[in-house]
Amino acid sequence: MRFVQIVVLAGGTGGARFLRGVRAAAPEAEITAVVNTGDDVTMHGLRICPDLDTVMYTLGGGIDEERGWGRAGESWTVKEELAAYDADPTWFGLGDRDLATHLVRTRMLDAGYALSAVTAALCARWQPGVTLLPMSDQRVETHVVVTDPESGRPQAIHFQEWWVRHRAALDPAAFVQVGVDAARPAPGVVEAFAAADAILLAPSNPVVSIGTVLGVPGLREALLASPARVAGVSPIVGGAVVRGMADRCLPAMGIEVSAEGVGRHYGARSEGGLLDAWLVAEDDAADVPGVDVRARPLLMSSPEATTDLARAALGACAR
Ligand code: FO1
Repeated sequence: MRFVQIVVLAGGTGGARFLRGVRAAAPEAEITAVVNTGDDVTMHGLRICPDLDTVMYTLGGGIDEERGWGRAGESWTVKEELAAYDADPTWFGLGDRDLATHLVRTRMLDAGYALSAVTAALCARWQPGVTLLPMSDQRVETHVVVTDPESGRPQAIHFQEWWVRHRAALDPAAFVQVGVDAARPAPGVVEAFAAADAILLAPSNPVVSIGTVLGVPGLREALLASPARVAGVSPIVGGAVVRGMADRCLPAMGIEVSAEGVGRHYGARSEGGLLDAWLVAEDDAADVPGVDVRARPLLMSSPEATTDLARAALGACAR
């Protein structure tokens, strides 16, 4: 089946790499990436959108492949100068090249442009080859409820502080999407679902990436109203995360750290859930009632493997 309109829900590194595979597997299709903005943060007066930037850099050829975020050929002079001033936060790495993106974005946001318009403007340079949409133009920030080591009382810290400063070592009691109630899908998101003939859930974090996107009021309903079949790719292989910190997030939501656990969490479309199909690694058994479970190699260890994975996910959407 040749797909014309593909929508992919994605977070950061894993989602960006998967999108590279979708673009290669369906070069003739119109691909729309609906990207998580819950990781977004304001630092040193600049608005930073890690997942949008990771997708934009990865598809635009500017990503640092080893780090999985930020720019290739990066330098850190400004970061060093900020540290010399003890300018907090010193734990978040802002590269010199990356800073230009945040400066342009912040200037445009301050001038009144919506995040979706800013993203389109930045993509004019990077030409990612897909339409990059934030999940919402309204600010939604993921904060993590942890127990404060000193006071022993619960406190909420920004996701970036939890993930980067504390390396997700503080047990998360809950994830809170600050601002989500006032958020709506960004322009083009609902339309993309309505026009889609395939919808893919990238192997991104089911809680703080895919979960945050689906938590935008009206977005989940638009996805479920789509005529397209929905195929997801498990971010858990052999009971462990391939990359990132989904294994630190899932237990907080009572979700088993397995392909089966995440598949059941997303649920079967026929029973009010999301999935028509669920791709799991070849050694992973997953019983997800009502869902077409397919075992495929999931490791995106090369461009060919990534393209094959994307092709398999699209194949699961074919009627
Ligand atoms: N991740 C880190 O582990 N350390 C960092 O210092 C860091 C800085 C950073 C700056 C810009 C950006 O777009 C991403 C950055 N990330 C960093 C990655 C970021 O925390 C993650 O990409 C997402 O938020 C999780 O998917």
